[in-house]
Amino acid sequence: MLFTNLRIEDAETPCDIRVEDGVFTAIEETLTPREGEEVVDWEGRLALPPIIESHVHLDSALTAGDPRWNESGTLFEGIEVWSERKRTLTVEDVKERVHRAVRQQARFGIQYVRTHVDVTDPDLTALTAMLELREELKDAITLQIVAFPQEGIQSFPDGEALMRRAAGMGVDVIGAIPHFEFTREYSVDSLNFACALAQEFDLLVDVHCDEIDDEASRGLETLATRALEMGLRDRVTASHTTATHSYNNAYFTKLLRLLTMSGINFVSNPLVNTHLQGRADTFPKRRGVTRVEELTAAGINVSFGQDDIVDPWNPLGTGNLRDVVFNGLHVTQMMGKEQIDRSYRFITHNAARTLHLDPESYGFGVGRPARFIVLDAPTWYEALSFNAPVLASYRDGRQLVRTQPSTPEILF
Ligand code: 17E
Ligand code: FE2
Repeated sequence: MLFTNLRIEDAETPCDIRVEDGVFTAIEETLTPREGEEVVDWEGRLALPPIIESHVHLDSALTAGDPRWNESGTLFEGIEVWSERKRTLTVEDVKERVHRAVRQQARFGIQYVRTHVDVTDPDLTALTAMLELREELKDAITLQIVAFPQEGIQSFPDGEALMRRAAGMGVDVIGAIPHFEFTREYSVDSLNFACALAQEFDLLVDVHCDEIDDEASRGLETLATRALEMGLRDRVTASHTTATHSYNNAYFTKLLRLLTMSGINFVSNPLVNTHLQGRADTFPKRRGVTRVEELTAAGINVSFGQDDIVDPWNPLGTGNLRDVVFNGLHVTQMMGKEQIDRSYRFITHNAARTLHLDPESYGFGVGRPARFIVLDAPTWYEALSFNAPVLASYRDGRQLVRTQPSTPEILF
């Protein structure tokens, strides 16, 4: 099959792409169709590797308002509301909602998802469902599952045992939530435990780290030190890290050396954290987004995540990572033209590093799996500005999504 006239990642000159047996077999300026070969002419539109959701909570997706709304808009009321909803979970309930949520994500070109699954539940219901979904959905979406202790490891009954059970059931990633633990000591213990468990089971680590406006929340330095000293390095990710927004500059400058040495990844969820953070402030109100520009300038890998799709923490999340990048660039003030042009990397290449994907399995290259999307715009700048739809999403040569572009008529 031949796809012609695609602008690969903003390339000046459009290219032709041949796909055979689900693999890219040629990518050149001009390829001549073979006899009988199917040809699709994309007329100069933008092609990107599939979008990667590097941080979302699918177990709570599409539960907003059930059993009640989060009226304060705080992380902590969200945790309470979810804790109530969690008591009524069934495997069927989780699966039905996740099926709807991933179809929503697919519309926006997403083919890889790292989902945090709450394991502070003695029945591990959501985890049981998610492990089945990972298998059921694997031809359309790669699901990476994080064992996420929403109510703490040291501060929740049998927290360590639940994490260990989850590891044994086949999760991909070990989580933690140090800023939610009862004490600073528990927070350090929980990180030590999570890193040791990941090492024992040969898993990745992704911590909800310092998601609070408390400048004294210092889980990050412990996590980065463990990553460095245990050799876990880029297998470790620090998610949220909103407290860095409130760190004094002297401390952050010192910390940056360790962060760079450690090789860890960061995930920022700007859309959700601008909504959840700053809630104890009057005016001025902190934005509570991690220091994306400073981390990026230091050569540290940062990706962007949606975090929530219509749940107790964000009643409005759509699943569309374009919205996250759009908001993220505004709130981090990364609005230089080159910064805008490069921003698709937050939800593609940078996210691939966070997920620790095999670099040879992702992106355009002869011999790689033919996975890519086509947007209804010639460049990322235009796609982002005008919210261009994803017209097609291909996975191993198979089309997963087809969107008819709509043309509004302006009647004046
Ligand atoms: N749980 C948490 O601890 N933090 C979040 N941002 C979400 C769930 C969405
Ligand atoms: Fe999260």
